[in-house]
Amino acid sequence: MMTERLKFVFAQFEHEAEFDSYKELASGHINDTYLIKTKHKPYYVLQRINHGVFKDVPGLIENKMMISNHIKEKLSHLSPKKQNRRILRFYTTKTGDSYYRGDEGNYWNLMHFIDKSVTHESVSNTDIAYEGGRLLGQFLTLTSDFEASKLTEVIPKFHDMSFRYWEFEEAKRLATKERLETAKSYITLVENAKEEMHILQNLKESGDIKVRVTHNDTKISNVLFNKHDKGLCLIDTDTVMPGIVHYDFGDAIRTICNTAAEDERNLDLVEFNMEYYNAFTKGFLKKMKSALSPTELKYLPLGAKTMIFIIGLRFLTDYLNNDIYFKTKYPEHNLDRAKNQFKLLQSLSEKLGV
Ligand code: GN1
Ligand code: MG
Repeated sequence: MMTERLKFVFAQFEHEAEFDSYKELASGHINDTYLIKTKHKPYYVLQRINHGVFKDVPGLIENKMMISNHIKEKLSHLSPKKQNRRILRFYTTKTGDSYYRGDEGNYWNLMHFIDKSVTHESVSNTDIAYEGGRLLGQFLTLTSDFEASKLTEVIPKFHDMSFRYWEFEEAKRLATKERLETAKSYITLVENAKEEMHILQNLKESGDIKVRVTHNDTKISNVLFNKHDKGLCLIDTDTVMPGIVHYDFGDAIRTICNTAAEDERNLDLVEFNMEYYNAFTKGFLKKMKSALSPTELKYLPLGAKTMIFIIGLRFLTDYLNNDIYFKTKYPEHNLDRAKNQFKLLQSLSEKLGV
């Protein structure tokens, strides 16, 4: 029984709390995340990390902890109450480890739940978009003096375009006739975009764009707000790794500026929202502008285009692979997600002129 299992795992960690009930937080596609309600607050977030996807879970947890500790030092001037709401806090197990490993090989990680906080699956007004930008800018500023090379690359080549194209070619080679046929026009779209979609990677490799600490999963549902929609902090630091600013800027735009959910099937509802783009960018640049080089600044819009594309490409590849990576709810789910991202990309191109 799930309750018994979660209760047992929760009890392996170092705290005084008593398990009361749980609720699955089901918005992720990779890990399983549960809100653990206790008899007395605080509540906790217990996460089972997918070690099929993340090959080095201890490295991943070490990354999360190092980044949190770094932010904690930077925010040490804030009151303990404020720190509690702005910094993710992880628990060790009763045996002093940073994760619990169950008999069946699963890895578990526990953090505190920031009370009276909310997340948004999509954006409903410009204030939320602005706050999303401000918080991302803040995260990148706070971590800018952390030596990126100390971080484990939890998913090697995560946003590497050549690697994603290679995976796509492999998937095409092994895909069923049916899936190749249903995905045909999107396969052509991907093939035609290859050169443009490598521009940022080339600039990174030539050293024209610098490598820094990046979050790598900056969708709006990973931004935590208080009840009045003021931004608190970024959550889900599983994929914190060395990267370029465009990864995080673009990946955030991908969900913030989509007028529909990532898997909305009615593509007429999927549009790129310019108002949200402007609000997000304003919040982001408020924190980041002075830290960005002219080249970094110039390529932000292409960053948005490239990141929408790369996730579209990954959804399409997973569809061709018969859905082995992202959790899906029905057979065409990954293809629908890819179609959605490519529609968003088209709308962005028209509106931003990139
Ligand atoms: C995955 O599981 P979740 O929602 O945190 C994926 C991201 C994608 C996202 C698409 C490790 O994130 O890269 O942008 O789905 N994470 C991994 O919604 O692949
Ligand atoms: Mg994530």
